[in-house]
Amino acid sequence: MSGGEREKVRWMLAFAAALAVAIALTACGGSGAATPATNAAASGSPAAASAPATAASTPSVSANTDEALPASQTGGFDGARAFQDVAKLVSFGPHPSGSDGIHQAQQYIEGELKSYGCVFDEDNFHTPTPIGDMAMKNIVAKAPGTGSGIILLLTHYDTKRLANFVGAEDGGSSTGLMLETARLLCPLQGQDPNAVWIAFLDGEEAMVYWTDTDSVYGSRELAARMALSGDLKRVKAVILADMIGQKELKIPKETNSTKWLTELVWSTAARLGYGNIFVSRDMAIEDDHQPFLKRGVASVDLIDFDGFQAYWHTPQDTLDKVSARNLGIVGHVVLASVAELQKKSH
Ligand code: 1BN
Ligand code: ZN
Repeated sequence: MSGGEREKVRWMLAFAAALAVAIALTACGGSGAATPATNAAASGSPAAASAPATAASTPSVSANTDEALPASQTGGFDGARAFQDVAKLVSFGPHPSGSDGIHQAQQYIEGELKSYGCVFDEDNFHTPTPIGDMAMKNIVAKAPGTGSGIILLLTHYDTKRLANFVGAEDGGSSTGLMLETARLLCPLQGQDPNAVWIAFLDGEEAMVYWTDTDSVYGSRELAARMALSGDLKRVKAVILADMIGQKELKIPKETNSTKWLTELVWSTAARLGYGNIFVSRDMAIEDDHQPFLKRGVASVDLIDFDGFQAYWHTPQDTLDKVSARNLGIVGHVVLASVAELQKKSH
């Protein structure tokens, strides 16, 4: 099968799965926003420890709005700040690998990391692609731990190479989430057993059609570099976020992901009251976690491909598709899952 045919089959399978889910949801009358967690201190996240404790209460915004919940209800994670980061990334216009736009995105990410006091590495590399040799850059923020283990968080910040495509949801949402996560975790460096590394990856998107060689360039590079340096052996878990900000957010269990880690994240989400966003349906998606899985590293992909939004990979993937509320909720789950992983190492 040619690359083009494989891409078409991938689309058809994804569409059929999404259609089945939509029919099932309609039949069950399912939809609706998440039940928010009511006590940040109960989340057990490092950020929650420093966030002001709030009494269990009704959230101050209606469950139907896309406004962010107060950070005190989401473990210190500020969904409104994450949303502003997404807005900034979108303001750079299309930013596929190798473009002028991506240089602006890189400067913004690095400027933010500096302002949070994060130590970070710039991993510059060149790679052959179907449209020629391309310069790419991964940016890896590193908050050290007291021990040798690493918890690795991933997002991609490149946008799909399509005319007028700004990737608010696809590229923007998870990058806003990881910037806000870095803002909270960098100041806590040296307090927990495992280091937390947050990698902002280039080149997730295919230059032409998604194949094993035309996709996840940045992630393949990072996994290979970490294998060479010996750091890969130190990685306890990889948590990838991708397309996690949409308004009708439903994150299925991605079935290529490592089971115990998926269960850790989903049970954390359920404990925080987000069982209607972290749903129990299964879906297989190839993404930036694949190079780490192939090298035997426990990895989970948090991705909402379930809704198969009509705006995916179109110029309609704009800021109005992103919910600050859901960014806050997924951020809360990521922080609390990191805290659970840290507890396992005590
Ligand atoms: C995620 C965002 N992906 C691309 N942009 C990965 C993907 C590939 C998702 C094929 C569905 C099908
Ligand atoms: Zn994409």
